[in-house]
Amino acid sequence: MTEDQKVDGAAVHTEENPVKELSKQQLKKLRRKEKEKKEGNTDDAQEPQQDTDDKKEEETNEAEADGEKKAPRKPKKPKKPKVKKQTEPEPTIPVSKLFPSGKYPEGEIMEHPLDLNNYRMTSEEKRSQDELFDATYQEARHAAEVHRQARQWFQKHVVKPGAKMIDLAESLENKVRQLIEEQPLKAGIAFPLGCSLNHCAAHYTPNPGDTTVLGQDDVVKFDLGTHINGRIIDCAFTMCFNPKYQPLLDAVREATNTGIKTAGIDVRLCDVGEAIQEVMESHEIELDGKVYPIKCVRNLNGHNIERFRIHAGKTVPIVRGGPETKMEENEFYAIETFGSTGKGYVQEVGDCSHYMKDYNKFSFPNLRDKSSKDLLSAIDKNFSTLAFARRYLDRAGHTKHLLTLRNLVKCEAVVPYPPLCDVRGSYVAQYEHTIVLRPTCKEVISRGTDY
Ligand SMILES: [Co+2]
Repeated sequence: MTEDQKVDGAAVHTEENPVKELSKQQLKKLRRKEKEKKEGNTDDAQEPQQDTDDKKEEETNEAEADGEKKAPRKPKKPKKPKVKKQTEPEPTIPVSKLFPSGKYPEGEIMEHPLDLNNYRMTSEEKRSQDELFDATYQEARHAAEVHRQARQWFQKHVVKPGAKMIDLAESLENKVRQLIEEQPLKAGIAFPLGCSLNHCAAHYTPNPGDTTVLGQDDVVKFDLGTHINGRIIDCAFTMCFNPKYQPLLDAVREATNTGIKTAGIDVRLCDVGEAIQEVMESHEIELDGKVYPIKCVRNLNGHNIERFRIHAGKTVPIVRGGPETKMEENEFYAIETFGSTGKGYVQEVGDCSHYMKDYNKFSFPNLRDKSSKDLLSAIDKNFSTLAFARRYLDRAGHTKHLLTLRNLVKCEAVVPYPPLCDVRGSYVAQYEHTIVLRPTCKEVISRGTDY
């Protein structure tokens, strides 16, 4: 797999190397032939042989055309490797096999807003800057293609009311693992699969032993992260089975698309938040005879993403009054919005399932006991600074981790992210895409035909 050679920022150079090496090889071959000719070496004798082979093949073809029969000959060289097609309805072929060239499908391309960006699409300079980052974009597009294929199959063929949440979660996670060819820190799931229900907006995934069943009247947010070499796609959608909730879902999808449209190089974060709020709050929903305004959840937001770093420091508000900080060239952003029929404000509630190492912390002098050290080294090996779920620790062979994990939290080696919920009885929906602000254009990498 070519990705193995493109691990680091040095990827920029690896694009060039094959070309240089090829021409070197060709040069060598040429020089050798020249030398051989001078020395009268008969190595050339093999070449006429090849020529006659070719001629024979031509003759055979002509003969066949004339209706004469001859023994079929195997083709000398296998043609270009056949591009595989994905299986249907369930995708089972790893996505890398579908794109053997290493060129993955581009997301939706949009122009950066603001007049000062008008030159970017056609600028030669911006185009060449764009090419420099191609290896990075390809990693993100690879992760996005896995995201699309896994989620579309999951939406259409897996999610059904009556199923246990834990079974649904594992089926989507395992599909990602298969399609992305999971390998710790190189390719896999980027954070716990969010499965938050109804008034819970985020950060719920079933813990081991959770028996929750998806109900006919539930509103469920699936927030799925995939990554290639730490390039994260953070992308979420909402599902309901009772059509009465559809206006809520539609409002939030429109608000997220507004955020995506507004984002761009040199755009102020506060302007994105204001545009989102305006659209979100132009909607309302009637549930069982009562009309509810749809509110933005004001203490949740989008964020920029860096390698192995899901929240890299900048937040994209979903209400007005946010920071005036500007978005910059080549930043990756998760643009996500949450709409609620409740207060539009979330608090930490219930059992924690999501955990992550602090990106900026490297040493933990308070950690003494062996079991804590062992668990931390397993976390380093499997997740590094990516978020993980308690179920993922089980899978990694650490089935009795709870007390040790709590100790890691106490020593501040690991940070807990408990479920975030609005008031009971309310409903929250979420839509999210990952975009990159390329020098030439804005690319909505995770865009699909579904949302
Ligand atoms: Co996100």
